[in-house]
Amino acid sequence: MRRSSFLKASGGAMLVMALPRLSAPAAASDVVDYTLTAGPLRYSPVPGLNFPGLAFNGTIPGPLLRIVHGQRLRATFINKSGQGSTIHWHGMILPNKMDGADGVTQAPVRDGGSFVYEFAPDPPGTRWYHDHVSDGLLRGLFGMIVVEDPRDQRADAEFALVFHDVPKMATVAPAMMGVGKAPMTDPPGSPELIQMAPDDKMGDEVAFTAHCINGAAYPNTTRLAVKVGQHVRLRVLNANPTQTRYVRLAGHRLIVTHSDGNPLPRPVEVDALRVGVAERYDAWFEVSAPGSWLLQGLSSDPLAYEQAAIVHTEGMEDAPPMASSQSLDGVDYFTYEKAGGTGGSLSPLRGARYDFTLDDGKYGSSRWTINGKTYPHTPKIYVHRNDIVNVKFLNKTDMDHPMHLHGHVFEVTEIDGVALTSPLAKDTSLVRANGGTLRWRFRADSPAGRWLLHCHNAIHMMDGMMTLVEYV
Ligand SMILES: [Cu+2]
Repeated sequence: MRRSSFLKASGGAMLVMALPRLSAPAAASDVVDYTLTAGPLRYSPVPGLNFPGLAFNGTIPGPLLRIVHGQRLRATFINKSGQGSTIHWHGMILPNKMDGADGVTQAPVRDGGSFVYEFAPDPPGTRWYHDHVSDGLLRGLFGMIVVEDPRDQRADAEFALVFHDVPKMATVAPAMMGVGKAPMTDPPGSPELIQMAPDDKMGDEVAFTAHCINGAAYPNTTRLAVKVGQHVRLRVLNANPTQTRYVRLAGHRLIVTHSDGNPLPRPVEVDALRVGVAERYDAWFEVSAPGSWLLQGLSSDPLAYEQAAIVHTEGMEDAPPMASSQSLDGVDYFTYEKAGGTGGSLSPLRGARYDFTLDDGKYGSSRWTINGKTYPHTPKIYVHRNDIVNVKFLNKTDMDHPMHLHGHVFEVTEIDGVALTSPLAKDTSLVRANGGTLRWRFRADSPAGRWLLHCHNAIHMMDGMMTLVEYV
């Protein structure tokens, strides 16, 4: 048995019961106060870079917020960013007016204004918060919020890691007009590179000038100190506005337990994570020997070595770290199929059914469409309380789309026509390019209101690939 099979061997349930609680359940009356002030930040994570960033509390990413499931969050948002802004609480089921969707659940908070977001964060897990107006997300208004689950297995050490990238702002406006073209920077062997025809009309839409983990680029990233024998939990967020990230820790297999903060049907052991835009993964590893290893985002970008941090045991701080190849060839990376399993089949479809075709406009236009329309003319999903809703996406474009639903956790039930054995609970899921399909189902049991459903690629969202789930 591999040493790293500590989570895999028995599945989730027994382990959870056998292990001590992280902390006592919070009383419902507990309120945790945070203040998040958005403002301009001249951001220089690497020498020579002087990026016109926006930051919560003066840092990119914003502060890590922690709360115990059952506590209430009261987040006072003070907007000094110079432009309208809101905070969206990504992955939370919460009162509709707290969702921070500009123009849908609230008007943007004007520059100089403030707004108090108050709710009991639910469900528990690795979630995040970010601006939901114009370019705030691209410029730095994002951060992680951990809603601690008292039922979780206790980690000996835990690291919250926000993978984020600094865009060349000069490439954003052309991308929004449909004429941007930046080089593809996905790692060799990745489906992103394989699915692009050599004569494809677009590469990546936005170019990036720095690749960071928690606000810094290697070698200035914070070192992660661990001890031999520890079981270490990583909470990984991909805050890149347009690109999927592959994340690998040299010399270790990773045991993935949560996707978008939600427990997987069973832990999955892989070499690397595949983290779509806005997705989160909780992954564990065991430190079995002294050493120093790089935790890396993989990419074919020559600057990619920057997106790395050293994980080391005591006394190994200055040892040259073991690194991984930037290629995905032969690398066993996370997929929804591995997590949900195939070969069984889920119960037959019931409830309402929606078919959404994702498409793009002609080169030189800026249309990213659902059933041929751009928001707000896209077809809406109207629900009554407790309806079961099935959504099938068909992706006719040459890029994956990370489709995100606000205010709900949905289940991925089928990928490219193959039913999963166990549904995957998520809030954001990649729909494969070039004819890929994905099915979701969800129950309409969230607070009533209007909830956005959109592609989380910031360019596609701004250019129309968005609709609403509306309670009637
Ligand atoms: Cu998209």
